[in-house]
Amino acid sequence: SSRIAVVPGSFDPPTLGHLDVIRRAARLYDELHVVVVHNPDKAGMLPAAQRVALLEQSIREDGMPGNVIVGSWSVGLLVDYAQEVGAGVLVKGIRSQVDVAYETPMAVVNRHLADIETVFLLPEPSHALVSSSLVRQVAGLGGDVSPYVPPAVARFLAKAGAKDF
Ligand code: COD
Repeated sequence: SSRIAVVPGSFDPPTLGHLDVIRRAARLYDELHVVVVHNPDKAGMLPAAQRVALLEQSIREDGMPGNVIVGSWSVGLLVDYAQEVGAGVLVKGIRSQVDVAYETPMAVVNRHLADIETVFLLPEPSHALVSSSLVRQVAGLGGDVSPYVPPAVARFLAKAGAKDF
């Protein structure tokens, strides 16, 4: 049977750290579903459809293989989405002890709920300090975020301008 995994995230916006995890996970699985998990009651910086579009563009421009599919999910448990696409694994990036503490209970619950395993990838050191919240803050204050995000995201944020965030 084919190995299918899900990379979930808020991706608000996608960063080079996200892209590194996606690129490396795509080499480990036959099919990789990158899913924008969003709370319909919380606006966030970018609408979910914009995050999906920026992920698709970034993945294409990065030259990743065709086994990466982008989707979005706003209702119910993440494991329901995983089961819907036939995935038995969630892949997450672990930057620090803070991420370990946040992810550990979710990994246990997701295994109990649906027998879905969580695989953790350690980040590329040069991207380990990058987060979407850092990018939102720098972009909101009018700074250059191009060292932290894929070119498609940098172009979008530069065009949108700080006034919008
Ligand atoms: N380097 C490596 N990895 C990184 C980097 C980086 N620089 N930046 C982020 N990551 C990783 C994160 O650790 C995470 O694994 C992933 O990339 C996405 O990051 P974010 O910030 O976009 O997304 P988060 O952390 O807000 O995650 C949101 C989720 C929706 C994935 C999470 O809350 C979740 O799994 N929710 C499940 C909801 C559910 O079903 N709950 C019930 C059972 S627990």
